[in-house]
Amino acid sequence: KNGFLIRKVHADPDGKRTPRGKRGWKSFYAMLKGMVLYLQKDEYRAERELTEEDVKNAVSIHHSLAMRAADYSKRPNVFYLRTADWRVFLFQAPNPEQMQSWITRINVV
Ligand code: I3P
Repeated sequence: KNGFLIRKVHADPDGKRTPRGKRGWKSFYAMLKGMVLYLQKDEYRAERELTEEDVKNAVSIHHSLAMRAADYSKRPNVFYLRTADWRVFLFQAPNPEQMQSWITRINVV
């Protein structure tokens, strides 16, 4: 599954609150491949090698949980992603259908 997602980093490994200055919303082109959610700054280009930054931004979704951010009302179509190492991200999808589709796809693998 591919598509644009806007990400906010809410918690770092072990659930430590991400410090101010690193909590802003950033747009990515997201690609779910196997157990990895790749987040690229530019739109996906098939032949492109992953950059160092792409690797850094990639998230392992093994033992992770996605759920609608029912308690977050500042933006629509936002879901949480909690990873196995207790990082927490918020992702804003372009519409409710895309949000639900990402949640379902992340939770089935
Ligand atoms: C953050 C940025 C986020 C905001 C967050 C700020 O600042 O303004 O948009 O989250 O608030 O800390 P920075 O870019 O300097 O990290 P919201 O959009 O959800 O308000 P927060 O600390 O209350 O999460």
